[in-house]
Amino acid sequence: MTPLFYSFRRCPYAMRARLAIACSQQHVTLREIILKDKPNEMLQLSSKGTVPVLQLSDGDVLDESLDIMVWALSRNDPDQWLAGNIHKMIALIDKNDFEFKGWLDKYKYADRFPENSESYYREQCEDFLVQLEQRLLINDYLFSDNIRLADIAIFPFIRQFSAVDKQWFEQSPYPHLQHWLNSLVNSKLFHSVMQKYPIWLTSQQAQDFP
Ligand SMILES: N[C@@H](CCC(=O)N[C@@H](CS)C(=O)NCC(=O)O)C(=O)O
Repeated sequence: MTPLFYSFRRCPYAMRARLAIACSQQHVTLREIILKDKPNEMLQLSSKGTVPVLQLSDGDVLDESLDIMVWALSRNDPDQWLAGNIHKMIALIDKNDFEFKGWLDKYKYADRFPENSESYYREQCEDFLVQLEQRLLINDYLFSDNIRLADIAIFPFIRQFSAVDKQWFEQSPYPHLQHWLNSLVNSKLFHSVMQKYPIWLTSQQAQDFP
């Protein structure tokens, strides 16, 4: 059986998983979902109800985006995204997932968290932006002059951050980060994983991916 992959186009975790699957050319069957109407078939595989979810040919289930990335790249890593110090990369990705992401959600939905202002939440996000900018002063990408796992895992979240207030981001003191984000967002690979698919639950149409 071809691995079965549940995805949601706009989810940054699903984006990073799609990017790794596409780069590694692992063939999966993609079922597009929407978060407010999750298929029971997906919830039976993973009751926590988050995307992405990947069911492997042997029946095993991966329901963490990073595990899906590493699974795909361990099978085929043509651009050496796993090269370098994987532990340091995972540590930075964890900062993204467990610190930055929380502030990003508050910045995005500041009206739902009226105890602080939007600019307060943005300032909290900036701690992470500063760390990325410092890395990008040294190399073109976060860990080297080439794209690595950490770049792919993190940029979908910085893209979300930049979209909250585009004008602010464009004039912010993070020129290397802006350049890095642009190069990843404008890449062929990113465009290829942002194609729109019909929702599987209503259309019953799954897609060959990539
Ligand atoms: N730690 C998970 C997080 C995945 C996650 O939170 N995905 C969001 C969508 S971006 C989700 O499915 N949320 C469930 C919901 O909103 O119902 C991973 O890395 O895969």
